[in-house]
Amino acid sequence: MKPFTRWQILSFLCLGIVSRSPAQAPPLPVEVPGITGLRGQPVEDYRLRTQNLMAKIREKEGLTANSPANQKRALVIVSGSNPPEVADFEEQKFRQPNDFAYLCGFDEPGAVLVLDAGANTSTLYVREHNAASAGFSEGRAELKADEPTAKRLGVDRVSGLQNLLGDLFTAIQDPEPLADSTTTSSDRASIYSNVSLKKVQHGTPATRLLQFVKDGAPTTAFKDFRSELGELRKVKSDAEVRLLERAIGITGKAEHAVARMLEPGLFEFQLKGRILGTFTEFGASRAGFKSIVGSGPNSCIPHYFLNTRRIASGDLVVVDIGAEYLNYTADITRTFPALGKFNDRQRALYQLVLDAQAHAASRFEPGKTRLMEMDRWAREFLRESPLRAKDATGQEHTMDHFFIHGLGHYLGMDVHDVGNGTLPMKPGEVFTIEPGLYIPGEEIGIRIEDDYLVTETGLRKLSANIASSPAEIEAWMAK
Ligand SMILES: [Mn+2]
Repeated sequence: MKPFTRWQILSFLCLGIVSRSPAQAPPLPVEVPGITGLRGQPVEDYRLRTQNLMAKIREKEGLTANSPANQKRALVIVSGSNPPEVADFEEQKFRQPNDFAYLCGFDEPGAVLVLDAGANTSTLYVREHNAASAGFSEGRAELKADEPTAKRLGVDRVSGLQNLLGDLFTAIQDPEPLADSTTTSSDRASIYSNVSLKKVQHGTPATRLLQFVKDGAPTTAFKDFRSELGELRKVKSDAEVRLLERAIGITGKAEHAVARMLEPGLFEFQLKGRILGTFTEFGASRAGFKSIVGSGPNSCIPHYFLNTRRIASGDLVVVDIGAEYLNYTADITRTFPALGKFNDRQRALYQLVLDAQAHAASRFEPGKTRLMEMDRWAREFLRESPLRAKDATGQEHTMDHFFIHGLGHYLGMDVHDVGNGTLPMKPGEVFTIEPGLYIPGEEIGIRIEDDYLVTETGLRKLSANIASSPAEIEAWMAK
């Protein structure tokens, strides 16, 4: 590096003066009131979830709680992450898989949660370590498999990972002589997991663990708990709603940053850089999914991830993004005119999309409405509009023809969250409403996506503070 010139030193000093200008609107604080406990949630919530899952498994297996030890066993195995296959789109940061994170707030690699549904007990197997050991344990407190740790983590027992296999095989007592006249298939132990054993050759430690147990326990029945857990994960607690609101708040900051920065001549990836920077700036763990910044013709591609095009002056820019906060992700889409003002055609189409969203939301009834119905309402609304557009062959259509994807999906730890999406929606469930119009012949793609919580009386728009009317969007972009 060359030494600084006198001019450079002078310009640094000037920049120092500029940066002392009045501060902008106060940023979201990184520490949030109300977000406390184990990864932002009360420890009792985790205990309640393991209790609820075990109750569902008992129901399925015909067991009663605290059944005698000589009855058949039904165990649930939930693996946490291990360092080598930690998934993070931007950096190799440790992250627990969502099923594990939902059931247990423990945040270190190599843990396995085992639930004994018949006995109604939970055991967390961990790698014990001393304080400040190397690698992933760096800076962490000492971890001991003892009672205080179990209490802190909301499980009945914590044990060393070295005891896992021995405990499992002792519990399931396999192999049992199936040919024995006193033993029927209904007496076999059941092991529930969330991993598929089909791809075991290139499997994760979780699949290898299951395969090992399966090989050693040939008469044990292996089953999947994902549909049971999905129905539990679908209904959000107060703490989960707070985490989602936090993720949504950070995502709104990023949409606002895009609005202020956007101008013709920028590349899509420059906006993406600002989005990811804003996520990090406000304490998001990562992006909950790949960011979409689609300008001009790319605005017509709902899943456009390249983000490589230079933005032109008449473009619309679709920005579909979501910050993740402590495993919970937002999913928000806004559409901006590159020039800061919609032209008449863009404004009319934009308003129609916004009205279709409001129309679908206004007809919602808790405990009654299904996602599919709302989808139909939005399509009917678009069809009734007097607006028209032409397809690639030049044929004219009503506007529902240009709405080419589903209206919404559940939202939570996964961006397309788990749970049966065909059932009537109940209080506590969170989902998106995201109508769109895609007219390639006009290079017009518009999508507006917001996140909603079902309450006892209707819907609460969790993203209500993020600008979405044409006037609000233009005010955000005004320089
Ligand atoms: Mn979405």
